[in-house]
Amino acid sequence: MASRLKNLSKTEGAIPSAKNMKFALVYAEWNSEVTNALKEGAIKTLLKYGAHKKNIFIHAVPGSFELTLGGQYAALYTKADAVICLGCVIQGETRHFDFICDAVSNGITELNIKYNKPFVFGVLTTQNQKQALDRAGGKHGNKGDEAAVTAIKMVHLKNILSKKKK
Ligand code: RBF
Repeated sequence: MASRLKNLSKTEGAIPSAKNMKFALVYAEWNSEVTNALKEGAIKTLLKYGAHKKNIFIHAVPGSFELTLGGQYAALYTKADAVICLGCVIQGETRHFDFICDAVSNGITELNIKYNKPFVFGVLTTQNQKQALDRAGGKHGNKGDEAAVTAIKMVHLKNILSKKKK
């Protein structure tokens, strides 16, 4: 469903308990009004589903381009079961938008496979700041909420499938 029709804070399917899960949250400082709102949404949602505050490791990176390496550091140097990457890339007059979006989406995809661990793509890619704010706690909900629920569901999936194998 196109995000203009979807409220990003509305969840579908059962949401498992996050009580015993650990999360790293890596967010970009570029477009900080938006990314702070994404971060707050993600934290609130993790806590809502039972995560403990001490099990949420929060780190900033300069921009969305740095989310890939920041995410890798979080996987290597924290005990996170999942890494939530939050950023906001707004279309400008140069081709930076395309380069950054391509780099971060490919980078995060690779991290999922490399570490066999969920790295969630919580990056808004919009034409302007209003569209971003609409998706960071505005009329279309909060992508931070969606990213947090995705992390919980993917950790749960890994937990149940890896236990079955044993
Ligand atoms: N980072 C973002 O997270 N969002 C942006 O919208 C964004 N736009 C940028 C536009 C230009 C022209 C440049 C040079 C950088 C931009 N960045 C943006 C920063 C980028 O992700 C990265 O931090 C820097 O390029 C340093 O590697």
